[in-house]
Amino acid sequence: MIPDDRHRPKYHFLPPANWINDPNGLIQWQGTYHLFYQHNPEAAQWGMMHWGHAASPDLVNWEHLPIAMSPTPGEADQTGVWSGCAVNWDGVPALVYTARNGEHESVCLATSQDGLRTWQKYPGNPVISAPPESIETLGFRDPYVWHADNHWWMVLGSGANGVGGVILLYTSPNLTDWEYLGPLASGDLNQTEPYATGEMWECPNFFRLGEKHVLIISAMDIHPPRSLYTLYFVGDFRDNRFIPDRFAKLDGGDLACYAPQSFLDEQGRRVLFGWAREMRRPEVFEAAGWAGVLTLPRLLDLDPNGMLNIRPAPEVEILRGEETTWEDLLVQPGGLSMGRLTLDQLSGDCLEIDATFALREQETDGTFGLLVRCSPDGEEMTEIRYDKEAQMLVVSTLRSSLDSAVIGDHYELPLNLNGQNHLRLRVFLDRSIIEVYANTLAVITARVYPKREDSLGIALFTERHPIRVERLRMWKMAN
Ligand code: DQQ
Repeated sequence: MIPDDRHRPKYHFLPPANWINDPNGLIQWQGTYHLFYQHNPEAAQWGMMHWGHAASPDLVNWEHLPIAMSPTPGEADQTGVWSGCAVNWDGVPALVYTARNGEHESVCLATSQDGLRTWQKYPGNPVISAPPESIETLGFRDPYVWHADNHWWMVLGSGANGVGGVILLYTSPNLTDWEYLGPLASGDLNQTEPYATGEMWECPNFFRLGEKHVLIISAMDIHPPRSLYTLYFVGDFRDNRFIPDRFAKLDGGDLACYAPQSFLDEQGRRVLFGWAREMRRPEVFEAAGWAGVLTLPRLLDLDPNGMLNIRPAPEVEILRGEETTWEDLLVQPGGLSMGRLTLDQLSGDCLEIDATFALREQETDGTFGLLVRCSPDGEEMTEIRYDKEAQMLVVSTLRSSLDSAVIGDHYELPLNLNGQNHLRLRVFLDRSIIEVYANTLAVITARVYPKREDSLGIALFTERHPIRVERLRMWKMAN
């Protein structure tokens, strides 16, 4: 691994080396949080999948533990231990996972008798050996299991060839014998508004939140251009069917927050982690010796408008170090270079920034926001802005790096601030990962790899109208 790689995040979770993708098996067991993850321990590239493992008292400080599961030659998972979840099986910790054997996918179990350290695969594996015959399925994977009404329930990610994504619903009296109940929900390949929903749905999460049910899926297009992004649906669960009444993107960063998994912790909080993949060319991250990072833990609640409320878990504040605060700053307009307010002490690449902008109802046009990771001459910069007319939160990494091996992009997510008089942006910079939370109503995760070592500056900017920043707080974040 490249020593002291200045793009390797310092306070987000990632394995000691090599490849990570989906978070798996999230559970809090007797007070301790456990995080498993898709891991290739051999290289910084996707490959033969294992389950990596880490434990934490607080969702923030993680201790790396030995690999929990590896493929077993000659068994159902001989070519990969793919994604799945963790449950409390009558007092025994159990993992429910996707077993890969060539292209074939089935559902398997493993249990631990020593407090989640070592795992034994269930002798009766696989517990579901093949998809239902009634659907011509594309994929059959990523079991997500919960216990309710004296039964076990499972949703699985799939797609119906030529139709769109499908989530399959199963039930079991005992976790080992499963009955297929039909599709819980389906997508439509012809749908385009507000978003297309893809050909196949991976990594479903299905849970009750307040009075509603939420389905989170990772939408995948198998055919080029192979887009990947995460959607959530809010609706009702009736007669074994989910009837959504609204849906939106879970994170505007698309690939940078894929395959998320959520779980209910012992405080009853719905906690979610996503996988942020690299946006450098493969030969570059393979040479770096590490690839992928998880987002910060996020808490999900239902907003009064029926959409998800997403915010970083308060435990993240443990990481806050030296603080600098500015009150009542007035930024004058003039575009990205002219209308900038650069603050001397405001610079760095491992920071939390919390900025509250005052909104004026009569001004419905113009944009404003923050520039981060700026070189002194503005040659490199990452833009975080709110576009008032389009009512869009935007993160642009198109000018983040002069390095041609870096893939820049423009991310946007609808954010309607009508009737609100503030925009609060909480921005987490951690070297190559950036997370932007806007009024807890929109989140964009992005990856940046500035080439210049002096691309550490931060500035406020506005176009068209002056903007008042009521308060700007910044913390240096600990490792
Ligand atoms: N990653 C896993 C699959 C899942 C996909 C394989 C999503 O189980 O569908 O590494 O990123």
